[in-house]
Parts: sequence; C-alpha cells; structure tokens
Amino acid sequence: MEKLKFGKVLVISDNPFLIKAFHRLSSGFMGLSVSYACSKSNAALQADTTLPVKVDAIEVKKQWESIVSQYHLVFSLHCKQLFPAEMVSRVKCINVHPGYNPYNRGWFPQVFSILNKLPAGATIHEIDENLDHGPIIARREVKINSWDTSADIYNRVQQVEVDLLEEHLPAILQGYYQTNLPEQEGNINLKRDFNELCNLDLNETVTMGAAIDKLRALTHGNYANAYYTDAETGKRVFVKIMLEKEE
Ligand code: 0FX
Repeated sequence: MEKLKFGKVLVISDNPFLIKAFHRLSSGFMGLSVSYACSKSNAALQADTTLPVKVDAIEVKKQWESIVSQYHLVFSLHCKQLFPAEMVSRVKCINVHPGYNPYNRGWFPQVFSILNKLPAGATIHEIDENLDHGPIIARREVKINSWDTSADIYNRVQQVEVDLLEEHLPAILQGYYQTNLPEQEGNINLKRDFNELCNLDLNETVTMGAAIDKLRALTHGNYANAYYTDAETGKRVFVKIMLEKEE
C-alpha cells in the first residue's frame, strides 16, 4: 500500500449503515486515523451501542476552524449539516450522496426520480459551496422498476454507495483520483418540496400511472409520508401503497 496523502480523516454522518460500512472499508489502511461525528440532534446515533466506533456530536458551522486545523480530509456520509464555504475551501471535503448527480440534487433524490424520471443512483464528489454540486469522483446509476417504492430504490442506492466507496477509497486516501465536472447544473429538491408532495389533494385529477408513481415515491417502510385530511374530523389520514410483481 502506497503512503496515504490524507492520513487524518473525519467522517461526519447521520447514517449508521454508512458509518459501519466506512469503518469496515477503512480498517485495512495502515497509518490511517478516522474519527466519527454526527449532528448534535442525532441522539439515537450517539447512543447506538451497535456501532463499532464512538460517534461524537459536532456542530460544523461553529466548529469548522477546529476541523480544518485537525484533519486532512472530511467525508460527509449523509451528514444533515451543510459545510460552510470557508471550510470546504480550506480542507478537502468529500460527499457520498444518495443521488445520481447532477440530477435531483438535495433532499431524498430517489423520491423525485420516481416522479420526474431523472436518473437515480449514488455519487461520490468533492464538496464545493453549492449543494451536491462539486467535481464528481464516481457515480453509478440505479435502475428504477415500475414496481419499486422509495424504500426499494433507497436500499439499492445505499449498497451502491458502499460499492463505490470500496472501489474508490484507496485512490481518494492516496490523493490520485480523477474528477469530472457534472455535465449540467441539474436540479435541486429541498425538504419543503418533499413536504408539499406529502399533502395529497383529493380533488386533483391525474392518470392512474401518475397516482401510483406519487404513492410509491412516498412509500418508504414505516414513514408516515403521504396523507389527505379527513373532511369530517380534520385529521390526517396517511396513505401507503403495496406493489407486488408476479413471479
Ligand atoms: O440520510 P438520508 O438518506 O439522506 C438525506 C438526503 O436525502 C441527502 O440528500 C442528504 N445529503 C442527507 C444529509 O440527508 O436521509 P434519511 O435517513 O433521513 O432518509 C432516508 C430515506 O428515508 C429517504 O430517502 C426517504 C425516507 N424517508 C425519510 C424520512 C425522514 C421518508 O420517506 N420519510 C421521512 O420522513
């Protein structure tokens, strides 16, 4: 193994699956020291005893100068905090994103890919001052089948994120990876776009295909996403769809 260019690495993540995967993938590198941190509000992760590493709370906006002075490289593995422009210009920051950049950058990419038919997938890229935007180190598309819900796609995307990390981590740590600029600016979805989607309008007229797409885009395990408001009680009624392809 060649000498590492980036020997002191900070992983900031709010995602236990990716923390475990990163720990497994990085444990073979001689001379590599990795620290893990998550958002302050993520009490579940800080208390998670199934994790192989200690995960401390970090407030990137407040602590970025100390991060810059301590680490050679920072990974965001679904970190819910935005990295300030001053930070990303002073320390190399790399994002592992559950979307196929530059399409459906931002919040819950696969949800929007079901609806607007833009590619879904995973991307590893350098972070710049814009959301899910910087030079691309690696990306891979994940196919969307007509019977997939958000959760089906997300599970495949997460596996592809791990595969891409496994393939590219050596080059990243040794600092000899290549990047490509995204072919266009693409599009961004925010949390409020997702929240708006969840509010179903019972008077909206759509094709059956569009209705199924909307419900499968908003069906993700136990999450209560799509809803309509019951006229009599004023209470929200949550809606999920079940899709089963014949064998
Ligand atoms: O960690 P993450 O998978 O990713 C999200 C953003 O999509 C991503 O672009 C950003 N870089 C990252 C910091 O945050 O999010 P999550 O674990 O909260 O949700 C995972 C999936 O679960 C999501 O894609 C859709 C589904 N979900 C999640 C919540 C919280 C729902 O369907 N409803 C929800 O309320």
